[in-house]
Amino acid sequence: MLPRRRRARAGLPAAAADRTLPPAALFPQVALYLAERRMGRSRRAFLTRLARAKGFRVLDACSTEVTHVVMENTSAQEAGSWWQRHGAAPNPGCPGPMLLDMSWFTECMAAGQPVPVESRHSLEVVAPGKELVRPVWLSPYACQRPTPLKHHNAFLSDALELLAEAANFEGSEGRSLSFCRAASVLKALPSPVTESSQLQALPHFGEHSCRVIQELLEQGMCEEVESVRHSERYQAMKLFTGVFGVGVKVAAQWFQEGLRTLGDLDKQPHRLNQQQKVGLEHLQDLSTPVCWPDVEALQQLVVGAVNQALPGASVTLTGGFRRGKSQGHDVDFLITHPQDGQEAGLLPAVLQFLKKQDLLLYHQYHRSRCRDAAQLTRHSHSMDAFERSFCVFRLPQSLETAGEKPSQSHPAWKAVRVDLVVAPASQFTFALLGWTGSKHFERELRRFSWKERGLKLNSHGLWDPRQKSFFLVSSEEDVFRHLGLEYLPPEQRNA
Ligand code: DCP
Ligand code: MG
Repeated sequence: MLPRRRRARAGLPAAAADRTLPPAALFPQVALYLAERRMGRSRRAFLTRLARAKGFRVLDACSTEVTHVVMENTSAQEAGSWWQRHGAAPNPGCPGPMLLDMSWFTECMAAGQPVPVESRHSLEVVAPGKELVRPVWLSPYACQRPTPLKHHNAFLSDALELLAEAANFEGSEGRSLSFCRAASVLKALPSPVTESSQLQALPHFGEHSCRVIQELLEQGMCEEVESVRHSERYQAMKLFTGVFGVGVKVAAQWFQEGLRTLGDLDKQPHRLNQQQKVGLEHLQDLSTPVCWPDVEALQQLVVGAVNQALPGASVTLTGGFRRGKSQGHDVDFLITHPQDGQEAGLLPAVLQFLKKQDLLLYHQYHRSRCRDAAQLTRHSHSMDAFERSFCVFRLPQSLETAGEKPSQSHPAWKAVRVDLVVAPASQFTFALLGWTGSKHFERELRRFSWKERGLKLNSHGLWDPRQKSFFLVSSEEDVFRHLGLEYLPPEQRNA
């Protein structure tokens, strides 16, 4: 945080920079009840104040509204009999609240939000040999939930993501988003879903997503998912949108005009723009996942070109690889220079240098559209306005044995998609955050900023429309802090 005088010089009103969050009920789906037994009245009162100050709802009576009962120094047996005597009978069809140990409450207070319930927190008697199957509570926004790359419900989330993709192919953005949100919730769960009753307390699980999961759990497959997967429309749309430069609208148009296969596209080259022609020509390479050795080789090439064009400029790997993915559809690099303004117009020189070395098969250059971060943040579009280039690199491949000749199985080079983005140093943190993804994480972070905090966030800045000011930050942690969110490192943003 800048000292008050420097903040004033930076044009930031003190209120914007000093903002701490109002203690409202931030987690409306959670209603706590702290059992006084073994806790004592004064400690209970203290913990109630603490939780309320952190935005938790704490109820004074153990009513049917309660979702989590917290108990101290209590065994599962004792908790069960306490509940029989004091608990409100749950509404029909509702599982009733979870009986939890104080450790869960303490972790929530430390995290500043409800943490997922794990079996070690639970005070319920489990029959020997049976897993504890309870609904788990999760925060509604993906940016409030750590989401690792490898999770426990890939089989289920893949099915919902296929339905999301198919809805997107139909232009049904809302439906697509609903499936995306439900899939993303599954990715954040601490354990596999084994019974559909576990979905009850989860956010974003509407009737449709629940039905799909129930079918998958009971029958091992879902008829709707399989019928979409094998439909002529889904297959053609998947094929067309897999070509670099072909978006959903163009693919849908082609489908409507009767095109179905890549052969159909080959026969009608007049339909394709230059980018799509390159996409089709190098389809095999471009649809082979990019791996780490390629990423490292590309980084060296890009760093070399950038240093040559502007000494002192830096290159940062973003996108899926920054989140820990081992493979990706492209490689995303963010370029900046410590001195604001020095980076302007850097990309043409970088591209020129790469071209001279015969390392570029294609590039589409976009000039920076505007340099005023405040204006760009106020009129937030999801697409940023940075100087950028969507490239296809001609990446030389090392031949394993010295003297080996290039052949069909060992080609001398391969085509790889690379995105180069240039941001001024003053916007670098926001650009890094915005380009690290995942796409769903970014969408949720922007939605959270606006809906919960009234702030506009994009890859250029964080804007407060009431104070008419934007926030100065020096790290991603600062952005999370300004938003009142627990910091999530890139590898936990795989929402
Ligand atoms: N991004 C975004 N909105 C866009 C384009 C990009 O939020 N319209 C962000 C989120 C993405 C990141 O940029 O995670 C990089 O975009 P990619 O399409 O390259 O996605 P990933 O790198 O996450 O995955 P992969 O390249 O492996 O498919
Ligand atoms: Mg990427």
